[in-house]
Amino acid sequence: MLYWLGLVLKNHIFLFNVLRYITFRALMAVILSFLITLALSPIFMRKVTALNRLYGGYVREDTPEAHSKKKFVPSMGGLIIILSLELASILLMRLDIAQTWIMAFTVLGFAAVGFIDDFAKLKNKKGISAKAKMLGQIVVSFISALLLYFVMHIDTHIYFPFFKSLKLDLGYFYIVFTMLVLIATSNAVNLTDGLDGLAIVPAMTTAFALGIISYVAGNSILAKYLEIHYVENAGELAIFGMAIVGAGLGFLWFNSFPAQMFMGDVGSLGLGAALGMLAIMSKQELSLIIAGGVFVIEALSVIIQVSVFKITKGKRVFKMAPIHHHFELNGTPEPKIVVRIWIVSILLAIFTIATLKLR
Ligand code: 57M
Repeated sequence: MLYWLGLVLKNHIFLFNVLRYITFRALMAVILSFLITLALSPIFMRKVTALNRLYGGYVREDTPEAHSKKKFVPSMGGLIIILSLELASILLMRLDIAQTWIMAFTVLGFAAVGFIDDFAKLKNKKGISAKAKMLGQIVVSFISALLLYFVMHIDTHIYFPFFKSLKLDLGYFYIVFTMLVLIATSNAVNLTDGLDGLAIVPAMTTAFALGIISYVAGNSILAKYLEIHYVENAGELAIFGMAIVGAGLGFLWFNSFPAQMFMGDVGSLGLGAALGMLAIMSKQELSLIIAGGVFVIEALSVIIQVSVFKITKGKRVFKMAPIHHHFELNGTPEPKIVVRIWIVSILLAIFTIATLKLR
């Protein structure tokens, strides 16, 4: 919205001229979404804590001892994150491109599935069934995939990091591929969100890396120079990526150890879908695997644990999955596990950006 203000007023008030630039609007997105999450969280925490006490709080059974005292920590803080992301994108992204609206729909759709589960958990301690949750994600991701394919006419090729000209056209299968990316990413973030601050920083570093790559992919000169696939309007996605960084910083203010608030499935599913969409719309789906490597490792630890447990009828590879609980049961303090995983996610983000040159 402010983009047009810049266009209209640029000849009258020079200051508004900067609103036309993606870099300026991206920096504004960090600041705006940070301030929204920082300002709204205290009142939100008070409201949800009262609700928590009314319903008796939530903590999974079979949980490491350290978690039982987290029973009354308010969850669903992801509502504030999603609100700040949507506000920042409506205010700072261009509204005349499909990317803005398809991103908004997808994030809201996955967040809604998460919210329904969170609210059900509050009341019946179990949440909605895994089948219902998966069905909701399939419906939302299917609609998003159809919008990408038939409205935005997305390029159905996938491009490979490190290779200049290697690409693979998926054709109609790209619709299924889009659904897989969205569902896998949102569930991987969901699984990772099991320690204070553990999911939000990798989400920020992944969003930052994908935001930088989106900016380059949307700039015909830079894309040509770096020989990456040019994607029209991808630069606007950098604004959304930076909004995730800002909202993440505001949320981390309260979610860092000892957490005063959890993001809930509304946050983890919504953020995961946002990261998936960032990668899809900038045609960097495979770079997401590198940048979001922490989420990949966490999800793989669960897949390995459950598969080996079933095949061997009881053997465990890890003391507990996801892998952050394995470290916890090994006696590593929670804050140390979290900061070490942050370090890995920062290094992965730097390496992902470096792949722009490594080709
Ligand atoms: C997401 N949710 C946390 C909070 C957060 C198949 C199986 C691996 C599934 C997995 C699972 O249930 N994952 C769901 C993890 C929960 O966090 C809530 O959920 C939201 C995110 N979805 O925002 O609202 C608990 O995590 C802790 N937490 C923090 N700080 C945070 O900032 O301490 C969360 C955020 C919170 C709080 O205690 O209550 C969760 O784990 O439920 N299951 C598991 O992860 C369980 N692993 C397991 O069962 N492993 C088995 C098999 C199935 C792989 C095994 O290893 O044999 C572990 N979950 C927990 N404790 N909490 C078991 C131990």
